[in-house]
Amino acid sequence: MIIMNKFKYYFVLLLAGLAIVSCNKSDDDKTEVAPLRDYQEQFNTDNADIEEYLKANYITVTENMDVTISAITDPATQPSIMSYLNSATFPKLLLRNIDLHGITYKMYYLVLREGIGVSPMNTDGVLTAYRGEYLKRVEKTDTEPEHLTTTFFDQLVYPKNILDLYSVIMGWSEIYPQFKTGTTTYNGDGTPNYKDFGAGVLFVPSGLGYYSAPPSSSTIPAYAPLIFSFKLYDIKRLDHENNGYSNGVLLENPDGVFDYQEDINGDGYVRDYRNTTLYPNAPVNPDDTDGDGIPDFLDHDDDGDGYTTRFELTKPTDAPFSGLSKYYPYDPVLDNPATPNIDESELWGIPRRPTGELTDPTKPESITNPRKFVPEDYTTQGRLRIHLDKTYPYQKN
Ligand SMILES: [Ca+2]
Ligand SMILES: [Ca+2]
Ligand SMILES: [Ca+2]
Ligand SMILES: [Ca+2]
Repeated sequence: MIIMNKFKYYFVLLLAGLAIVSCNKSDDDKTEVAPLRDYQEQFNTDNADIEEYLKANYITVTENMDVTISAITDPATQPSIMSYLNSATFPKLLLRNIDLHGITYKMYYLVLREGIGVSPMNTDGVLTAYRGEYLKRVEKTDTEPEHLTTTFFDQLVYPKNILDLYSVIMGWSEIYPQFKTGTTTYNGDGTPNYKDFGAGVLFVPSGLGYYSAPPSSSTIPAYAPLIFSFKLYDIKRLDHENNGYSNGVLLENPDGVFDYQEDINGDGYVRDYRNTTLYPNAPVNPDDTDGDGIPDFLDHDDDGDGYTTRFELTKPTDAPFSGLSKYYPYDPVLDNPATPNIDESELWGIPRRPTGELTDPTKPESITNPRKFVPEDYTTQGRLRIHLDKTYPYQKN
């Protein structure tokens, strides 16, 4: 494990091909290290190297989306990777602007295939195969001119575990949401067959990778751009509220609302702008209902009414509501036909502010004279759910 100085989060790459996870660094760490390089200057260097690489290499792709990158030896038959920039068809090389460290990174990624299933959020879990190399500029010697080399450092062909995109390098969490899963079928022996999944190649400038502090267990040099080919097989929705860290261990305390349901502006991304190293010029967070700086996906009280989301989602004990859970799901849930002896159905989702009759119709609506809930309050599409409704602290009675 390596700590990235000045970073709230540090990144760990387990080279056994298992997981890429992050932890938290205590703020009182006073370890002296060399000053970090300037982010913009380093990005300019990385980007020049990446662009040179994209122009000097071509790809071959198998039917199963295994990609090989090779140096161009015959430009007539080997179109450069750069030649796919904004192509109308696949493969398609795209650029994404990523605001981080007070600069705007422009990150190249190659879409071999988009996929046909669902896209992860930038904080969801992914089941992904990948292969990683780092890019390095080798200075001129007496025998060789200056040139770029790539060096293999890690590969996972048969992933079994979910990787949390909130805990991996930013180059992954920003770009995976641009791809979709495919379909999965299982062989007689239980092994999976993945089809039509999204597949691509990430060209990660070091600022969106490990920057000055690659994992000590890896061979990656400091400030190395990274190249990952990957296949997105499946995703897992995650729910990230926590109670901070204790001795480096994340104390999880989810509120029962998945991160993708807390993406208020629906752009597929949620971010924690409180980290001023990552976001020195943070904009107003569009995914922070009460505006207290804690984004909804990490906020135990999204609407700031003093009552936790968890409390607000608890089903009343005296009502004939359906379902196994103590808590309302975000939306009604259908029974799972694979488990005929268990009825998982939840007929009621998280309610909106009630719209039925007043408790006492002779008096105006107030906290002590609320309207009654009607069935539509639990099911209407697009309703503003109570834990996000700043106008109605209905629990305060
Ligand atoms: Ca949540
Ligand atoms: Ca968002
Ligand atoms: Ca908040
Ligand atoms: Ca609340």
